[in-house]
Amino acid sequence: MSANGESRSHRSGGGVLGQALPADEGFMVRALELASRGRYRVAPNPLVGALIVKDGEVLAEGFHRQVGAPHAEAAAFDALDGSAEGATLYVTLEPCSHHGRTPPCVERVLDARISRIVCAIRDPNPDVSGRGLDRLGEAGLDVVLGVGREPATELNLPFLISCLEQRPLVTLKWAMSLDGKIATRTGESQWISSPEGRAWALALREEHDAILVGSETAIVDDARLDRRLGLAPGPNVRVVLDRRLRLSPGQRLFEAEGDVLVFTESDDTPRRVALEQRGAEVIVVESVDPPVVLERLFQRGVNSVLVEGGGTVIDAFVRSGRFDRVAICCAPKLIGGREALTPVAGLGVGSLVAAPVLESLKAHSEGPDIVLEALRKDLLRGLLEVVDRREGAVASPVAAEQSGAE
Ligand code: AOF
Ligand code: ZN
Repeated sequence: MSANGESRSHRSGGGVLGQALPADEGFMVRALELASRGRYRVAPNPLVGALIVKDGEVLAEGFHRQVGAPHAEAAAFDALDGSAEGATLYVTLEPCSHHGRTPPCVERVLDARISRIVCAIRDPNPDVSGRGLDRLGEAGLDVVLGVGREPATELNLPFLISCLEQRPLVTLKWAMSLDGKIATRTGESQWISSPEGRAWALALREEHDAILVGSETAIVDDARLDRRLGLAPGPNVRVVLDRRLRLSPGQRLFEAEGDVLVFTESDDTPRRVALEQRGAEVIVVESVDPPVVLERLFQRGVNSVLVEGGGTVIDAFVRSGRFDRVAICCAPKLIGGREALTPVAGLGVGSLVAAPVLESLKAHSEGPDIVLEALRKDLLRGLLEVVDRREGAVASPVAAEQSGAE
């Protein structure tokens, strides 16, 4: 389905793409569910699910379990008992055409004599980028693209953003009272959220490659900021923005496993050496600002960053427009007080027209708390436009116009 709810039909190098059928969406929902089972373990790869269906019956299912493991399509073919000749393959991402850690999925699809493939989005990886679907179209398969394209995009934000925009996904996260305070007027913040809300926050940590905080939060909370649920393999990267190098080597941050990066503007050598002796990597930059920090992190292979506060750091990311998503744990308490801290500090906007706008606002419960999640306005639309327009794209802009899609 396209954003306006219509199936898409495009001309490709490999021929004209087919039309979606009414049953396609339901099978794609299942493929997306399968894809999400790889959560926490596939980074830097995408989450992908696949389903082999014949005469309305599911013959086999598969998903990409972890980086280096078989791709979703290969997992589905491995699980197949018998022939898939004439069947439809549903897959949440275009099958790959390249030799990576595993062989190309298009070869498996062709060998299995699949006759129709329904795919949610193209793979923007430059090694693939339309070539997988072109190859299948050229071989005579009926190729349908775009079914479930929005949820498939939302599912793979770190992969798509890092691939298309060469930067990490940024999630801003905080816990607050119902009246929007992140601490009492005396600075007490442990704990505003319930044990269930805190467990949700720890799981969110395992979804991101790096956790980032300001020096004030690192010092006051003295948190380890590590992964501790065992959902993701290995430790995360911990990042502290510490303009004046206030962090002390005694901080609990240094007790946990994994890299600690400290961004600073300070040239205080004794303090820098003291932190380096505790294992930190101190990165001196001219100005500790979100664009600079994100660029450095991306260069080190970080594709997703969870910004955990405090308010000054969150404000810096909001003001610079360097965020994609917010995730807020809202506890049913009233803290009150003009002096109590708010999640986005700084001056704030003076006029409502200047306020950053988000969309896709969703809520779910975690024990007594409500978790709110939203995406920066136009994030999904922008990503989909680029995926659709990519060079060598199956969906060329001309064909998209002809089919009435945006
Ligand atoms: C698929 N099905 O399930 C996935 C795909 O080096 P590798 O083998 O791990 O390949 C990683 C790339 O393959 C990744 O960047 C993306 O382009 C594609 N992922 N493709 O056909 C899958 N996970
Ligand atoms: Zn593949």
